[in-house]
Amino acid sequence: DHQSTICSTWGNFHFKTFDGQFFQVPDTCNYVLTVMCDITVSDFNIQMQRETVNGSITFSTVTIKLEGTIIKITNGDITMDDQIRFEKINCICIIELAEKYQGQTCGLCGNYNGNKNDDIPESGKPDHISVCQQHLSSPGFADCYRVMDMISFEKACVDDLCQCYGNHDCLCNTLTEISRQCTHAGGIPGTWRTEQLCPKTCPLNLQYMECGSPCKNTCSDPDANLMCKEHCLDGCFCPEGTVEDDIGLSGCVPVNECPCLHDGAVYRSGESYKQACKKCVCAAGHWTCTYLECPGICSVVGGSHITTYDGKTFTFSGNCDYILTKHSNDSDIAVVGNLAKCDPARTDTCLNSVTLVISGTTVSTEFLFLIFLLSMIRMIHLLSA
Ligand SMILES: [Ca+2]
Repeated sequence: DHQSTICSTWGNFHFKTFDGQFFQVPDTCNYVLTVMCDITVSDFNIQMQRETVNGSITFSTVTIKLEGTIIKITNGDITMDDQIRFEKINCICIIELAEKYQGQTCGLCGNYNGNKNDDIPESGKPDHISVCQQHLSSPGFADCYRVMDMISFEKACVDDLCQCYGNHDCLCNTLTEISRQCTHAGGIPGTWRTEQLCPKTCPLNLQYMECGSPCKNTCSDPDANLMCKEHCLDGCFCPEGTVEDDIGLSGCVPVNECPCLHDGAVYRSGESYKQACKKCVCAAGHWTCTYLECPGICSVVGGSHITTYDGKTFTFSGNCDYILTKHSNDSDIAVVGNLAKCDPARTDTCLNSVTLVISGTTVSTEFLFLIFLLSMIRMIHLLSA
């Protein structure tokens, strides 16, 4: 039953799909009649363009791409293997496809799934000029008329729509490109997308903008765009008054709600952590620390690795008695350490002895011994820590 599985186009812009739907597309754009929807593996791609000659409508060009070979037909009939047959007789163009392509075709000939009701071309609006004018007159493009010759872009839009009939992405690509060109020319396109027209979604609470600063304000750098001289870009941005949370990765937040990072953990603004000698509160992305009273510890480890009360570490290989600490320059109490080679044959140094020196005061040996004992316990404790 050939009648039910052929696609045809004839006369005054008439079309019949594989599934038997009839419609008219009254213009002279180049159209894809049929192609496999997955264009990358399509065995064929048949396109057609009409023209008006002396008031009568005729085919201008029929283009057939078949497994890499392109055949253009301006007159006559042609048949190509058993899979695809094409006839062009008296302005009737007939395409017959093998059943194995059922449900896999796109183009004006429809999807070849046996249901004629889903064969109306998606954007069955022949008047591309008014479609383009309508979209480009959106307030989102208003500033573009100031910086560009928008009449040329209207024409380009119409050409684009002609090239890709039935493909809604095409219009979006065209409008997106015009919006970018506008930006490049120094214009500031506003929002022209809607939920119906080329919608864009952004992660979290970011918003899509046609013209946002490429220097994004973030919690780490909340004033990044102040010095920015780059052209604006389209993409996902944080709304005015917020910055991108690049620390907690939570989307857009007001600067004063920026979180802080400590030891790999994220703290919300207002949260705090406490360490031995300080307490830090997260405030607008920064730690504000108050230092608490706490004992200072100085240590000598392994005879050469010294850590000061304030946490500075350094390596010191000496060969003498050294004052490890004393209260002040005129203090008469000091702790002296003897650093020397561990062994004449080795280069590393050992802490051979620690002496508590107290001048002008008599200290019993027992007491001195006790102090020594305490320091040794302290040192053993530090060494094992
Ligand atoms: Ca169908």
